[in-house]
Amino acid sequence: MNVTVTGAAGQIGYALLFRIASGQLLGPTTPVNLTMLEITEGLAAAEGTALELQDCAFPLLRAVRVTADPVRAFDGVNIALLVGSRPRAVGMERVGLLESNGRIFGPQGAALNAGAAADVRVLVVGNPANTNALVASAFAPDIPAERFTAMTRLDHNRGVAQLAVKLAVHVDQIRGLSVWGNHSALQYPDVNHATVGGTPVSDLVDEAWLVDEFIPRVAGRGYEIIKARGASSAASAASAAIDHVYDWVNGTGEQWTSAAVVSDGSYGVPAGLFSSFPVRAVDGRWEIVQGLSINAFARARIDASVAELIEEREHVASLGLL
Ligand code: NAX
Repeated sequence: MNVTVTGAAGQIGYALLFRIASGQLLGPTTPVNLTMLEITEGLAAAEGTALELQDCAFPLLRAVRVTADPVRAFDGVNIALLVGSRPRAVGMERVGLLESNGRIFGPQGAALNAGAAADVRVLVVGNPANTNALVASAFAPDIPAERFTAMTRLDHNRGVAQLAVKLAVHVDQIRGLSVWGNHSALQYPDVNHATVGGTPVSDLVDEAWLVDEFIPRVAGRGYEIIKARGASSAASAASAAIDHVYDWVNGTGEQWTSAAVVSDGSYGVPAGLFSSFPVRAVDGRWEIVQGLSINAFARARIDASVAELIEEREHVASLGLL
């Protein structure tokens, strides 16, 4: 399988590449050709990482390439992890952030359209992830939009971990958490359908804890990590990217997880937006879990997050990026 990682010299890239090369992304029997895409300033560091990858003598790693050319990077790609993006500079308006990232994800979408394998799967990690996925997909008209996704698995995993701590259970006992909307402070981590060992979470925690502690803690975890570590989440983000792709390829079974996928209008989310939903991976495709009841609180939270996605879409459309 041909796997391409953009932003390969960044901190998530560094945490991600070795796990891919060791077989954790696609399983222990799938050989991998790795391509790293960087901007010119990042090439030397990416070359250094390529030397380290060689030194690991990973049995599954068949080739490593480093390039600054998106067309070369995505030629024949099966799995594209779009991690590299332009960070928000001090004083930069949101629209400025959307514009500078649109200028990255537009050409990368076009390069994917030109050369990716027919079965390509794209995961956008770089922020603003949902709208970057929208832009990349818009520039790749020959690739079904279902093959583009954005990462909310880290938010999902954070939610599961927080519930496990609160309820003093192991993470694998928690089922049915859903993250809705944008990967931003307005995301909605929803426990209404979550269970612990079969018992509804809502029977075990009170409403005040959910509203005042759980939701802000999960949505604000990125800032908590920055404050503690002096740098943004890296290994946990890489781990979530591995989980996302592994599940996409191998299936989730009856359990569900969360991912930002193109909306088909489910749950009142306008079609075409890349929004996080509860999803199952079945036969190599994400399916939005259907038929969940949405109470008034959940409706308001989902709508607020989706309103932000609509606003972002309007911004990138006004910049000519759609
Ligand atoms: P870093 O700044 O460490 O690395 C980014 C790398 O991308 C740099 O090496 C840079 O040279 C490269 N880059 C920039 N433009 C590029 C381009 N056009 N082509 C190829 N490479 C390019 O950031 P890092 O901590 O690795 O984070 C990467 C992105 O992930 C950021 O946008 C960050 O906000 C986002 N995150 C998303 C998360 C999610 O859950 N969706 C969570 C973690 C993370 O915050």
